[in-house]
This record gives sequence, structure tokens and C-alpha cells, in this order.
Amino acid sequence: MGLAEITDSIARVIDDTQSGAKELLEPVLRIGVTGLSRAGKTVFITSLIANLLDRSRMPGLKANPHISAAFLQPQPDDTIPRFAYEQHLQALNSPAPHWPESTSSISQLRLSLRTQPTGLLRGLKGPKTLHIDIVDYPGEWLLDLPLLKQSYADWSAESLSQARAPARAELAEGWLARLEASDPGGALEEPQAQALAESFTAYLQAARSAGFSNCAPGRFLLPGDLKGSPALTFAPLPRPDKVRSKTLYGAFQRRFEAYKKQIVKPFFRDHFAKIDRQIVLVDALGAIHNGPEAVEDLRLALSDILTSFRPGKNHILSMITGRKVEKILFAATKADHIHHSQHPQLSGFLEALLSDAKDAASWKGASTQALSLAAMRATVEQSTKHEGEMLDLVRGILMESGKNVALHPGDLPADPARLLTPAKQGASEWPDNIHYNLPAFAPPKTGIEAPKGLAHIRMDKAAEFLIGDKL
Ligand SMILES: Nc1nc2c(ncn2[C@@H]2O[C@H](COP(=O)(O)OP(=O)(O)O)[C@@H](O)[C@H]2O)c(=O)[nH]1
Ligand SMILES: [Mg+2]
Repeated sequence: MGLAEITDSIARVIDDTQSGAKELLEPVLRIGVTGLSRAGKTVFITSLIANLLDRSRMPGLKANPHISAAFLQPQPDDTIPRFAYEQHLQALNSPAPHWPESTSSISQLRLSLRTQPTGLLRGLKGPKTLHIDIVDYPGEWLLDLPLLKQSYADWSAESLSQARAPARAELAEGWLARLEASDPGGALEEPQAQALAESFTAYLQAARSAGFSNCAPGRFLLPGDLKGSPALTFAPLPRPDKVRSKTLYGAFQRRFEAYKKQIVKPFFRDHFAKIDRQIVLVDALGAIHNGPEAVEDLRLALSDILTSFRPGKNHILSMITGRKVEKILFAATKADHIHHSQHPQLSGFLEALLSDAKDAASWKGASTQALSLAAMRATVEQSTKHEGEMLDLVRGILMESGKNVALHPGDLPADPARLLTPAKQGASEWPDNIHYNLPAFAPPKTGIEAPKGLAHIRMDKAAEFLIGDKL
């Protein structure tokens, strides 16, 4: 164990009274797994754990031959629910496999790996144990970070102009009509306040379903156990000339501040601040499938998410967390939707999406990587001759119809600008020569003889980046 790791462990023992001095000897690595809802967090964590417990499908994890044991531990934090690994695995691995149910809150699981040096070192060094705490939390919660810097008036103005923009105006119609009919400077009436907050939430949900990513406040979409609480009963309002406390505006302003102080800040302080390494899952294919407006929105949401990882640039965050995430992996998920010959284009697209958002200088300290992966491979590849040319296909069972089909989902361009430029220019459809159709596939039936690890694409590369150097 290097000196840096020792001091890190000491710091952790001091700031976490529940853990004993044992952590000095057995280091804990906290890995955050995030991404917007449906990005693939639950399936990713389930697959990561299954493939670390049974490593027969993990050749890319270099320390694999040295791992002598892998086991799950009791959940170390009393205040965070345990990640329901067994339940999710059973969903994927049952005779009638189905995707696990979606979750909307934070959860955690501890996996421990025991390694034994081989060769000359064997006998000189004893086995060592690394505890890996995997923390699953919604990327939507990171979208709330910019709120900490904003006043209620600024946030309202920004949200209103976003909702009135052509891409979203139709989705926001119901809420905006209700807003027209209300008087921000008038006396607070709770039923009216609730109706406004509800129609605003309905708009955010509609925007999310339509493929938009930038839908803050995060807890409005994923309230966890806060559903219906006053801290979530507000919405943007135009500022009246005079702000009085007993008015609708005054009340919403107060609740906005309470939301920041009691919900957003504690999340960053108590959970986010303790993360050592991070994987950000991005459903880039889903956004491409949904069209240029969804891609542009994803790009904007990613820049907001990225601000969370550069505390140096963000005064409020430095004050709350103090320390930095040391490694960040960005992964385009569900890569089994396309033939592997297209994976470089998918990773390239993700890199381009990110490079717009991050500027090199501010990334000093954190090492990053982008790759495309599938946590659970639902398709097989196939090639066929079509009009004299070889065509790459993927075969799987469609979610919608249950039919087993082989299809060509479309070609991703080698130059990501061909997607990003129309998206930035506000196109509402892809140019004529670009077509994508990426239907959802059902999880595959796995035979009983199959090993316990799940079939995947590049999960071993992801694991190597996240934990390889610690083993
Ligand atoms: N084909 C395929 N689909 C996936 C994969 N991972 C996730 N999905 C799909 O994406 C959906 C959302 O995944 P989930 O892990 O629940 O997302 P979360 O909301 O981020 O936790 C799943 O129900 C699947 O339909 C994958 O590796 N391959
Ligand atoms: Mg989930």
C-alpha cells in the first residue's frame, strides 16, 4: 500500500466513525455509477458484480489470475438501501428473462476481492483484500448542482425560456397555460401551488419521455421518498414587481431555497463527496435514435453533469466536497444494438459529445476514458449479402413484438460532427442521408449450462479501468 493510500484510509477512518481501524489494512474503493434514468445503471451494476464474482468472461481484467476470492459483504452504510443485486440478477437470469425494474434512488453494495500474488512474490507477500463499494445514484441529481449557484429568479427565467423554446413548447403547453392563469404576486393558495407544481412536473416527465435529458430539478423526476413533500412543491414563476413573503412567488422562492439546502447540498456532501472513482453511463444510441434535439439536449445535460466532477471550477462544490474524483470512465451503453464494426464510431461520438463539454485544462488530476459497452448482450452478430454488398446485422428478440429479427440499425458516421452539427443547429430531424432505427431488445435466454457471469461487451475493460490498478 502506497503512502497516499494510507493517508487516504486514515482520513476516511477519521471522517467515518462507523468504520473501524480495519480500513487501514483493507482499503475501500468507492465507485459511483451514474447516468440519466434508463442509461443502464441497474443492468451495468448487476453485470459488473456477476462478472466479478464469476470472472470467466473477464479476460481484460489483468489481475484476474491473482484473484483468489470474490464475495459480497453486508452493506456498510446504515442510511443507504442495499443494491438489490440478487433480485436484478434473477430477472435477467430466469427462464423468462426480463429487464430489471427501474429504480429511482441511491443504493449501494460492497464487493470484496482477495488477491494473492503469484510467482516469485508468492510466500513473501500475504493475500490482500480490496473492498469495493459500488454506489448507484441518478444522474438527474447531478443536474441539480447548477441550481446551487442560481437564485430562484434566475432559475425561473432560465426554465421558462427553455420551456418556451420550439423544441419543448408543445410539451409545456399544459403547465404554461396554468401559469398564465395564476398570479405570482397574489396570496399563496396551497391547492393552486400544488396544481402548478404538478403540471410543471408532468411537463418535465413528458420532456424526459420525449428523449430530453436536461430536465432539472432532478428530484422532480426521481423523487425517491420525497414524493409530495413541500420541498418539491414549487415551479418556476415570472418575478412580480414586489416580492412579498405571503405570496405564491414568496412561497416558491422559499421552497426553492429549501430544496437546495435540504436536498441538493446533503446529497453532494454525504454521498457524492465520498466517491473515489466514477463511471458515467450514457445512452448515446437512444439519443441518436430520438433525433437531433435529443442529442443536443444530452450534450447540454452532460456539460452540467461534468461540472460536478471539477470542483476546482466550482466554488460551491469545492466548499462542500473538498476532494476530487480521481478517475472517470464515460461509457456509451447498449452497444449490442449495433455491430462491433460500428463501436469505434459510437465511442468517437461519445468523445466528441464530451470534448465539447470539458476543456482539457480543468481535467488535470482526473484521468478519463470513453468506451462503448453492453452490460448484458442481448443480440448476436450476423452478416449478409445485400445488393451485392456485405451488410452487418444484429439479431435479437424485439421487446415490442417478441419477434426474433436480424436488422441493420443504420451506420454511424465516422465523423461525429455529422451528428453534432445538425443537433447544435437546432435541426428537428436528421439529414436525409442519415437513418437510425434502434429498437429495444429483450434480454436473451441463457442456458442452465452457461457460466454465472453475464454475456457482455467490454465490461472487463471497464472493470480494468475502474479497479485494475488497485488489485
Ligand atoms: N440491449 C441492451 N439493453 C440494455 C442494456 N442495458 C440496459 N438496457 C436497456 O435499458 C433499460 C434501462 O436499463 P437500467 O439498467 O434499468 O437503467 P437505469 O435507469 O440507468 O438503472 C433496460 O430495461 C434495458 O431495456 C444492455 O447492455 N443491452
Ligand atoms: Mg436503475
